[in-house]
Amino acid sequence: MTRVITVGAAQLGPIARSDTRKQVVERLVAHLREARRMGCDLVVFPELALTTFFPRWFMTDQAEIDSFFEREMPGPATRSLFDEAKRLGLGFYLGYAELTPDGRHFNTAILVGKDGAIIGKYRKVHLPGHADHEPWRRFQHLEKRYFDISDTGFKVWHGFGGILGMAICNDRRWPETYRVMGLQGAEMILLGYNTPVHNAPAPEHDDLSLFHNQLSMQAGAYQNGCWVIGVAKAGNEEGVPMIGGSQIIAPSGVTVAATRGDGDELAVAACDLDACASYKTTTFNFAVHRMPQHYGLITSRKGAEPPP
Ligand code: CDT
Repeated sequence: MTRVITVGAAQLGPIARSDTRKQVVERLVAHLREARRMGCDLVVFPELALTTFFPRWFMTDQAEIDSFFEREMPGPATRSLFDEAKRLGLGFYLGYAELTPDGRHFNTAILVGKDGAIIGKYRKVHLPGHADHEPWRRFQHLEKRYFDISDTGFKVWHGFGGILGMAICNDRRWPETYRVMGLQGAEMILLGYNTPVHNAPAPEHDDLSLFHNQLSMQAGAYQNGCWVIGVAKAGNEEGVPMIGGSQIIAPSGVTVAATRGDGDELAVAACDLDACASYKTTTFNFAVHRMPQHYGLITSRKGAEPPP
């Protein structure tokens, strides 16, 4: 029996600060309906898919900050998304800002099964940007201010006939993200992102932003013999251009489906999980070829330290 998951990478165009959750959820539901027509099993939405990418603004009023967060999932604004996905027989990955009952703030993603039940929850590990107001920037990137660091780490779950993991945006640039899930047998890694074209500390990277996006995800897929699904919130959001480049990458590292523009757009591919084995049992047979006795610095040292 083949193990094929037909996946829809449900890219979103910009979400305005004034857009309501209801308006956004209607766009997500439109994606679900198109995905159903295209024969999908699983739809992957971006990071923080219910609001504009609010870390671009310095805010001090906690009530204003909390207005971008969800206290329940599903909650009143997202119940219709869960209901429609279940009715259509679709699972989904959704990124959102999570406010826990004990007052913690996370950049979170959930994996929801075709029955509408939450299979797994992931809270973002790598929070980029800065914690304090830096007015010299064209716009802020205050994830270190508004979010707590993950308490979940990188896990994987059984679902859709395979082993699936989740990551969020900046995580995709770090090889450890994929390898920690690869070591748990991940056959498909889902990740959403919001990536401004302009990176204030290194504007010389701006022209390479789509290349770096693809480079990181293709390497993660190939080096771990797994599918990677990367999905953008793209376009000019509140005056800040964000990259698209949503794509579905096979365990070979080859991109097999991709969006073309910067708006709401669905890229679909039938992903055969058994295609992972060709990599996981040969070049990247971890049990045979890895040499963890030589990798100690990966966990014992944080920053680079040249020899004396
Ligand atoms: N959302 C997110 O993590 N974005 C970062 C932006 C670059 S770091 C300031 C990313 O890695 O794409």
